[in-house]
Amino acid sequence: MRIGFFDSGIGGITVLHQALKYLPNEDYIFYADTLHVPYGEKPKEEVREYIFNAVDFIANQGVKALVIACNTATSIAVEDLRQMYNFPILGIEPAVKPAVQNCEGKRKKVLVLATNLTLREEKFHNLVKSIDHHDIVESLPLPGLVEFAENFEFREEKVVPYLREKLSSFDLKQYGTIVLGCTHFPYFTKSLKKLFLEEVDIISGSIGTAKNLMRILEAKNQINDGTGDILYFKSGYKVEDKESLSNYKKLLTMLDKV
Ligand code: DGN
Repeated sequence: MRIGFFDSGIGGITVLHQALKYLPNEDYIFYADTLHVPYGEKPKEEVREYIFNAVDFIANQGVKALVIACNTATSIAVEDLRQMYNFPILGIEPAVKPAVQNCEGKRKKVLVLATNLTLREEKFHNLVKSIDHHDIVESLPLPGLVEFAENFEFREEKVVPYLREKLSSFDLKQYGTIVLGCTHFPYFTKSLKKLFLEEVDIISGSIGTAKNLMRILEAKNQINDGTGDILYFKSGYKVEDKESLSNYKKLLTMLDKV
């Protein structure tokens, strides 16, 4: 059986990219809810509805595990989804813990970049409260990066001015770790590096999620001997046109260079 990956859009590819490193012999389904992207700026109840419909569709394809490769969807729906299905459902959340550990003793701060919805949720506030004992964690929503990614706009000359404006009131040298708390953001690692000092560490939760997935499948004796084949779906239909499929390939190749 395949492993499902789900996101509102192409962000989930950044998590799938990590999974392919740890589990290259699995076969995958990648589902992007492109009809409803972006999730991060919409009312929570509306987005929960989209998520439940998408996961229902994926479950009907038959999967042995599902990765909610979206921080926003994880923060508002993962617990409920786990009650609804009998295969393992993994989420992704902002990697605040390793970021704080990385800054301890360095007199540096942590900046979490994510969607508005993720940053507003109690799950995020509880996470920060449990880890950030020295008040070093700050956050900033960057909805424009989701838009850029969905439009396949990765050029630094477009992205850097947006980031510069959003970060204009921040003293960039104070930050030791940037947390990419939205799966659309790793595409912009180079642009972020342009703005912050070279020593800044940029991390995301995708490696942790990929390792967890591997551990769960190993524990259940469900490691496959497949080929790394990926079937792509967009909001309820299978993607078969050459252009879209080649775009997905391009994204995976681009991530090899990040
Ligand atoms: N990629 C998603 C995340 O990790 O939060 C959300 C992007 C969006 O739909 N705004």
